Amino acid sequence: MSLELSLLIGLIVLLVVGLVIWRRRAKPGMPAMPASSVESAPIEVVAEDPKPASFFGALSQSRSIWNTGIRSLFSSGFDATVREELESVLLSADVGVDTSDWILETLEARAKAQGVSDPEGLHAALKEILFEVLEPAEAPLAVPHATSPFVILMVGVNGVGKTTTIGKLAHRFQAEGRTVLLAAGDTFRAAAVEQLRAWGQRIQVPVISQDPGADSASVLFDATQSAKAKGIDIVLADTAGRLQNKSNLMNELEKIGRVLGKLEIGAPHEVLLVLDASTGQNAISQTREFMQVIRPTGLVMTKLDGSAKGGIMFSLAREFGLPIRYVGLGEQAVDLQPFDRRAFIDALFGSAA
Ligand SMILES: Nc1nc2c(ncn2[C@@H]2O[C@H](COP(=O)(O)OP(=O)(O)OP(=O)(O)O)[C@@H](O)[C@H]2O)c(=O)[nH]1
Ligand SMILES: [Mg+2]
Repeated sequence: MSLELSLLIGLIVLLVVGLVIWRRRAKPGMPAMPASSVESAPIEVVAEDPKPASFFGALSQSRSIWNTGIRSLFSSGFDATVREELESVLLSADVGVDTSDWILETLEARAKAQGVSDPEGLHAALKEILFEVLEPAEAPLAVPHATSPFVILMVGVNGVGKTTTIGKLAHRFQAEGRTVLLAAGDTFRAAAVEQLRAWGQRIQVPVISQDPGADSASVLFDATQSAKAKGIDIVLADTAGRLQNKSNLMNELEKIGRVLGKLEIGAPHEVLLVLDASTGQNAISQTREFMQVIRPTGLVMTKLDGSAKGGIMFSLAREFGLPIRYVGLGEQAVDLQPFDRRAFIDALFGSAA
């Protein structure tokens, strides 16, 4: 092939690619984007496993502690030795010292008051006490139609599942008929923006982003403004993972809250602190630190499917009384469920149908 011909073919390919990119960006009738932000529109649908993970399936590893392990303890009633053994089981399941003590004292008092000493009765009483401990955690997120856009900010330490949860939430809200926009507020790592864009393509929602290193608050501001202009119902805002002891990053969260509040009264309307179930009692110290900086309005507990314990849910509910809005039960878009304490207890104790 001659040089001229190769150059001509190269030129034609460049022209075609340029035209395709131009056509994707130019959207007639849409309000102009802020100059600094880029909107990546969804382009393709990727088929995925339509079967959502269930509480029962996801908690199969934890069942060996909670069901088999505890049930066998009560065969000789509830004396000091059984109490001690039960305490070590609760601690090994991540329930934490204070909450374990409270559960044991309540069980002892209730067994005495009601004259319960048979293994089945004690087991049932324990289940009921655990169910009661979870009461403050069961408060599903209801996104009001009157607040548009409703801004949900995801925060948490590195790798807990913030970005993945955003994808799952967007999928969920869409299935409920709400329109969603994703905001790439994790400007710390270039890969973070790509990860969010990949979710945007997978579930067909637009993503607003800026270059890596941009001011996170400014991305979220632009995204909220864009959602407002387009009448989009919900903005899901990603943030960079941050260690709770890094004060500069924690200060950035305060700024994000301030900047969003200026644009939209009450924004962010929901601050979801994402916690990883497999980090156990560490989740308690993370919650404590984040509460001092941004006041989460709810929690998301991810990776319950990868944890063999699950007891951290009881400690969190008792120590903070924050709603556990959702639980992550796997890596697919469908693997996110609102927290249902009856389903959770039944899955732990293996008594579901
Ligand atoms: N098994 C399981 N894996 C999960 C769940 N949620 C998230 N993951 C996985 O956890 C890993 C980290 O998830 P990300 O969403 O990237 O976490 P992140 O908090 O955004 O991380 P940073 O942005 O680095 O702070 C990914 O491999 C996810 O697929 C879950 O509920 N179950
Ligand atoms: Mg992330």
